Amino acid sequence: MIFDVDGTLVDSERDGHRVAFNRAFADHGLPYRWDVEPYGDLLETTGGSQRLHRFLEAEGMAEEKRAELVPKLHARKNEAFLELVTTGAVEARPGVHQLLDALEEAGVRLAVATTGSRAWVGPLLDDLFGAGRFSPVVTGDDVEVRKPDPSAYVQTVDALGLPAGQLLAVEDSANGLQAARAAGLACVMVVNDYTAGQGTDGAALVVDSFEDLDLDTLAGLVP
Ligand code: XBP
Ligand code: MG
Repeated sequence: MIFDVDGTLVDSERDGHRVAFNRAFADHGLPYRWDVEPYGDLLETTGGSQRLHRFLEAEGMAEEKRAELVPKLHARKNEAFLELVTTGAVEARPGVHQLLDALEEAGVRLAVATTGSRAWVGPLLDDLFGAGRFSPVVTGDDVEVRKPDPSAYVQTVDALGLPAGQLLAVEDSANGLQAARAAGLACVMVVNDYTAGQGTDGAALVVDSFEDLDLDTLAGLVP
């Protein structure tokens, strides 16, 4: 099974990345603040750097200025996000730990395909789920193009060395679903508050919580 991270394994956006972006703005003396509701629209752009570029461009910031500022803001955001992870502000979604334990017991291999940055993905996974739990872990830094492009999933499938028909992706968002489907994978969606209204066409199953999933149901989705 190949898991997305943000919004899927962990509730990381509202109380994690969003708060960390705001810390980065404040630390750079910038007047911007991303509130809970508008951040949902910003999430349509995957990747923190890409999100910053889109937002600052809409604010009228010139490309040259953005090219200089965005890497600094993004690095600060990632640091602040890791601080939030270590203080417990980012948690696994309910039912995730139980499902991962059951999958492991059944001999299912666990992998990650995310758009997030390597700087925080590894430490977060180690901290919340135990070191080495997922293999491979393909991050946004490992691919040229982020989701909804299928590159992260294609790379993960290659590294697993298994036919796509034996694999199942788990996603929270329409962008993630599109990426998984374009890589030829069946995909379960476990939606959250930010993604509940998004398109689910082509999903093998859509649920609100990992507590609604069990091994028999998941096994039935792998052709
Ligand atoms: C998640 C994202 C990420 C995070 C921030 O998309 O879009 O950008 O918001 O992480 P998905 P970075 O869940 O589809 O992988 O700032 O490290 O990019
Ligand atoms: Mg996601």
